[in-house]
Amino acid sequence: MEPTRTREQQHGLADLSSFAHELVEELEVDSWPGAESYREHVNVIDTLACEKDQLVVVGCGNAGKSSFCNQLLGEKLWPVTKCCLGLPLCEACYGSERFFSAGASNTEEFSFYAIEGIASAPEVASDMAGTSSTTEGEGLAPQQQEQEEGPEPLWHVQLPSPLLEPGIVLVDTPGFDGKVECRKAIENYLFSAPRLSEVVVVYLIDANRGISWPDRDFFQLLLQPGCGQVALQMILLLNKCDGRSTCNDEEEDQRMECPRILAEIESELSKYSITQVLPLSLKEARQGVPEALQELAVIEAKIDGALAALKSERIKLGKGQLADLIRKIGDTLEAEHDKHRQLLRVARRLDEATCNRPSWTEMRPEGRSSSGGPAQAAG
Ligand SMILES: Nc1nc2c(ncn2[C@@H]2O[C@H](COP(=O)(O)OP(=O)(O)O)[C@@H](O)[C@H]2O)c(=O)[nH]1
Ligand SMILES: [Mg+2]
Repeated sequence: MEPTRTREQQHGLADLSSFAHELVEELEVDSWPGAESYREHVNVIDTLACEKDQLVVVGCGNAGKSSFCNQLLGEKLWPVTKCCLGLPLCEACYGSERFFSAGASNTEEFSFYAIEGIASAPEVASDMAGTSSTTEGEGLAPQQQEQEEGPEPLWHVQLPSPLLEPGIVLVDTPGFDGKVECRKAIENYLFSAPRLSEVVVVYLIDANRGISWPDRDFFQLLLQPGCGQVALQMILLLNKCDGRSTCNDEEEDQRMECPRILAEIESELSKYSITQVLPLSLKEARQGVPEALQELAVIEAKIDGALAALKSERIKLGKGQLADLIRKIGDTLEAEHDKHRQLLRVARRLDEATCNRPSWTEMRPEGRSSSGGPAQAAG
């Protein structure tokens, strides 16, 4: 997926930041009294331009979250299996070089570590880099990662993907119906306060399974005060709208059933203020089925739009900061200009006073009777 709008907006944010820098450097604002207050605006603009937007994929285990992330990235990054793996939160963000690390979500530093029984992290990284093929049900998956006390575990990958380039972090999550700790980790990740306005949630429901209690629990969470923003930006998908159930051998035509399931889910979810559920079949999209590709294109455009809405908000804030900075600089320059005008007025008065002043010879008492000097010479 190539997020066209988001990329343009990211360039817009970068332009705002370089304009603010040029402005303060050109005017040498750093040498002005109270320079920090101007710099503060520039720093806020820089932060707005650097901050990342999270695209977080949530749903029950086996709904197709990792498959969806891989589809968006255009490569098989995260493991896809029929059984639930109990992986930690998996972040992918932009980096010109591929890099894998594992660590805690709330620390800056990530350290490589060995994933027991599978591979050391650098090997995993090279596997992710595509040097070995990862087929379904094998590869990167540790059997069951031991949860330690303390910060949530997190896998983090950097890769040169067009989707991630405009400051997007794509987050694959463990099943929301899984272990309590997994569920808590997702909640913490999503609902930690400063992130709320920077998150787009894509929620996947498995069409074979329909809506289940963990799904309802998640939507219920969004009704909490302060979560409205996430709810607004949520994109709900009904995956596996294709022929075969992966859970049993019944070969019912799921695609025929889809409109009915969609209508049922939409009517139930209206109480959570969710109005739209989009059909998807990653399997058929991979097979190149035109209808599935069309549905996927609609979803990708929707994701681009939702991310663009976050960026627009940031551009608005950045423009506001720039306007404040320009106003502040203008006020200072105007004050300087006033001082300068005052100085000119004083100088003019001084000038006039100097011109009208009698010459020094006239000012001297004896000069009045003198017959020589500048006054006489002039006369
Ligand atoms: N039939 C069908 N199977 C799918 C589809 N998307 C994913 N799957 C399968 O569902 C299983 C779980 O997928 P995965 O992405 O690992 O799910 P996750 O646990 O939500 O990350 C795998 O066997 C996938 O091949 C789909 O659109 N249709
Ligand atoms: Mg998964």
